[in-house]
Amino acid sequence: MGSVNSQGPKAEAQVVIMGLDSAGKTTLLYKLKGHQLVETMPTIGFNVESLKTPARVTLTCWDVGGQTPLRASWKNYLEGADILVYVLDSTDEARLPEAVAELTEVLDDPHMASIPFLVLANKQEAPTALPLLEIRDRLGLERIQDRCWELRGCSALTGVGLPEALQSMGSLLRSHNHCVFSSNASRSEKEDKSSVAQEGVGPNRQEA
Ligand SMILES: Nc1nc2c(ncn2[C@@H]2O[C@H](COP(=O)(O)OP(=O)(O)O)[C@@H](O)[C@H]2O)c(=O)[nH]1
Ligand SMILES: [Mg+2]
Repeated sequence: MGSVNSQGPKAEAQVVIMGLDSAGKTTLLYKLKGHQLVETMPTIGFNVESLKTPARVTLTCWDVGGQTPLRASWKNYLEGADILVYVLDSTDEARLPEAVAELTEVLDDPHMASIPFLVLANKQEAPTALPLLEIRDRLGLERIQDRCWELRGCSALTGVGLPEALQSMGSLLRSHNHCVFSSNASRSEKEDKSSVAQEGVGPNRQEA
């Protein structure tokens, strides 16, 4: 397995997609893959698909079932991961604390040390979706200083934000060892939700 870093162009990366059940992981994966919208069933085990970033890096994406009994097996997918994509249901405020706790546990896994991650705040087209900046604050993302991360809003249903998500995966992989963290990455609180929802919020990165 290869990863993408500044040492040289490697064309493959392993992407682990996690998040609570019903966050939209499987819908997202198939939409990214260019399939017609499919009616998803709760994922038992995993789905795997191969995607390409705009910079032609091949991403092998593992979409891991998120129901409570399946979460114990998440750690089996972490070894060898080059990036984590953590999908949130932006409309599920009630389970946000649970989603945060699960993310924290995944990031604390020894296999995930310094592995970059992308949080996708999904279902942003829904009127009840929490704004991106609130999600950032509730996740405590600004406090995470030991790795590169980005937060992006998207809708796996409409496809809005998905090309940008792919781009973010590519750039996080490239900048893996070259993060420059700062706390000034947040956008103005005055910006409207739709514009924020399509932009990433994350620490500055020094591109490799
Ligand atoms: N409104 C809305 N619903 C979505 C979106 N993405 C997924 N869903 C719905 O959320 C439910 C769970 O999706 P699924 O992909 O199975 O979630 P998973 O358990 O994380 O794999 C399904 O009914 C999807 O149609 C989205 O962007 N917006
Ligand atoms: Mg699923």
